[in-house]
Amino acid sequence: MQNNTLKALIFDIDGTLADTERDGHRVAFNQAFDEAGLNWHWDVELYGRLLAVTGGRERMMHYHQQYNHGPLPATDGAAFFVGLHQAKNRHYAALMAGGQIALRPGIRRLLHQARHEGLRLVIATTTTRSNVTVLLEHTLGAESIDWFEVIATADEVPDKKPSPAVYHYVLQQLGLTAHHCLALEDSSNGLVAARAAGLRTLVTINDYTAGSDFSGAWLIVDQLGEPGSPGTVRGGEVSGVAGHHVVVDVPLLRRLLVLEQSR
Ligand code: XBP
Ligand code: MG
Repeated sequence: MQNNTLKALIFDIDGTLADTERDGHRVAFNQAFDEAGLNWHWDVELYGRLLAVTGGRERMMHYHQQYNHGPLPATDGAAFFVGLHQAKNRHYAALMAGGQIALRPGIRRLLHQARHEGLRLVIATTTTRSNVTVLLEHTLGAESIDWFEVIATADEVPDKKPSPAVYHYVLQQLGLTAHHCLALEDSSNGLVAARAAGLRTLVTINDYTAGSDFSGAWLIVDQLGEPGSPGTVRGGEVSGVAGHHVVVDVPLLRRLLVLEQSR
């Protein structure tokens, strides 16, 4: 791959663009449980375990099956969980509108630079579409929705990560092969999905995913970093840079691609 053939960056949302899980989705789930009269509460530690199940509705159903078998306040369980999930996303939108969640370090900078350099931008996520738009609106501004050529969510691709379906979908929409793209993920489920679609994957770990298995990741960093406040390389297949302090920007990504080719 030539260094100038990086054509698209494909961003995950939850945990990658922002730490939405602990202070966004988790809080909204608990608000929805209270509202529905359920005595369920997901603390920070429990939510970390529940994150193994992707999809908010699937996560709640898993919890009900595995942790809390109490009767539901409805006879139609499937419909109940659909409604509970909608309520959760309503609370999530209110939290975003209240400015509860900030972008992770370096995200704004990298998006601006990638646009300036003519890279195509894409979102590939397992969350609901409304959650993506409300996050973008209240962090980068409503106009940022148009920065992304493809926004693929659970609404377009119901088959959730670790299935590669969402990545196959965005590659097909872009008309690009995987080797012209880089996926940015925070979780093992996300990495497995991206790798199964043949994508190089940069992992930005967070508190929930730090202990996960990231075998096969192209580069693992604790954060993208900012000038004066860099991230640290934790590993990845681009060997020789582990432990380095880096600000992940487009020139660095291109340099690492050249390094990869020279091996
Ligand atoms: C995100 C998810 C989602 C969110 C909640 O995974 O698994 O389920 O936790 O959003 P990823 P919904 O970051 O890998 O895309 O409630 O809309 O599912
Ligand atoms: Mg994620």
